[in-house]
Amino acid sequence: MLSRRHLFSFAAASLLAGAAPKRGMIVRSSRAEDVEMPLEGFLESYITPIDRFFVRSHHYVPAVDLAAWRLQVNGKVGTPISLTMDELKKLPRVELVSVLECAGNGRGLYEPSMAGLQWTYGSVGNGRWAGARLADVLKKAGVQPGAVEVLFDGADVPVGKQPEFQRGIPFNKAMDPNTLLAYEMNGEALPKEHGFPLRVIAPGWAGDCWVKWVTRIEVRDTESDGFFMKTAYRHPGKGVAPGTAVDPAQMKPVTTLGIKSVIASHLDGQDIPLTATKLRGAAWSNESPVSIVEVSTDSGRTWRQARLGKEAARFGWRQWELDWTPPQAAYYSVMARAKNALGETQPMQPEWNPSGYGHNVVQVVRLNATATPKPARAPANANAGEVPAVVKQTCFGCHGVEAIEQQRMNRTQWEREVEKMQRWGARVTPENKDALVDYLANRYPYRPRK
Ligand code: HEC
Ligand SMILES: Nc1nc2c(c(=O)[nH]1)N[C@H]1C(S)=C(S)[C@@H](COP(=O)(O)O)O[C@H]1N2
Ligand SMILES: [Mo]
Repeated sequence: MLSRRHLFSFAAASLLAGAAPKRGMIVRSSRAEDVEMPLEGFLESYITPIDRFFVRSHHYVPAVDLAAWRLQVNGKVGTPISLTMDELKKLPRVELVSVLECAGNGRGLYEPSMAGLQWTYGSVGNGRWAGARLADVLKKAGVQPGAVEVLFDGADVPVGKQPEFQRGIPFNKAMDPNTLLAYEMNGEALPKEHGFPLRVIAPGWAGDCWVKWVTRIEVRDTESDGFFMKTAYRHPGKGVAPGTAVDPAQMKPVTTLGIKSVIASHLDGQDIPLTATKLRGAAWSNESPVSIVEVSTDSGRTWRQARLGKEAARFGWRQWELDWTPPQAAYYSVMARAKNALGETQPMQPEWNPSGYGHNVVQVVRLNATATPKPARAPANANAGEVPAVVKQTCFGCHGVEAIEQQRMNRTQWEREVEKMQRWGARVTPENKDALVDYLANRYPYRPRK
């Protein structure tokens, strides 16, 4: 059954649906909205326009009335405070460019696959953000000694019985002068789907701590243990043998981004003519900026430095390009590898981890140079087909079929997923459970991506 607060937030989400139309995005989920930027988005402009900026929302977009909206600051502070937007805007306004990337970007590229949105390259964007320093807001409330974490809560409410989305960052990161509470994105008021009226900007850190629709900030002297801190967004800190389970005690919260580059000008497997071509893409890093991007057109044997775009910012991405003429008709493996100012670079082998975070293996694009190239075709979004009534009735209450059809899982994984949905409120009965799992495992089985 859908709870009343769930029905309310769904109604609010529908009212807002007309907000800002996105352009040509890959839909990973239509409600809650999760949309990915297609590859060409990396090349269009240095700043990712709002209509091309990916969206990742665990819950539906909340309706926020700015007149009634307040930012609460409490916990280990001298005086708990409550600020209006006007009061917040009286603090010094800081503007910066930063990449925002979902920790799960590239999850869909891991083998073997795991449950979760099957993002490929585009759950990332380069935004221009403006707002107040989080440190200035915390200073207003006066922080007590012993603070270790700052936890953020947004106005969004969970779907079904899923736990609330709350994420915290270590106190040091919270006090960093580049950590902001932003009310503007790309020179406009923060759009609804990106957190209107206020969100966290944590440059160099994964998107999960960029909490949207912020209404409450809690200064803590212990690490919080909510679902999204203790269970989700955890990583073993290194790659593990693909497909293996990791003891939860070994898992740590996701923090900084990895260094990464994307080849956006060409599609894997496409034909190219024997004439000059431009290899193009974008590269980004964590708190240390990208220093060089190297490109190999011979499977990693030799590397050449790409030309970096003029526009740069400490936390922004760098667009890059390299002119190349295939020396002869052949099959080429083209790769791009970024390095940052600390000398960190990307791995040549994927660093598999149970939830598929931090995908930053060197990308390989196979190009067939030929005198008679056939036009490139974007990968089809496989789908459609009649869905049995039991699935429609049990599974489409909280989200659409897109959340389901992109998964690539074996029967055991599907069974676990159905049990998770049951805990989150899906009405799976002992009688229909097997039929559901059978259908899902047959219809959306484990399969390699290509
Ligand atoms: C009571 C609400 C509810 C129902 C009913 C429901 N789900 Fe979900 N489902 C969720 C929530 C909440 C999420 C996660 C949303 C997020 O975090 O983005 C989710 C996400 C998913 C995902 C994406 C991967 C993941 O784990 O995040 C899959 C696959 C999925 N559901 C399958 C199903 C199937 C199959 C059914 C029917 C047996 C079902 N769901 C019914 C609430 C529900
Ligand atoms: N309140 C709230 N904040 C949130 C989320 C959410 O579901 N609820 N999703 C987080 C995740 S996982 C990511 S990757 C970013 C995505 O930001 P965007 O939708 O503006 O691109 O928002 C983060 N902030
Ligand atoms: Mo994310």
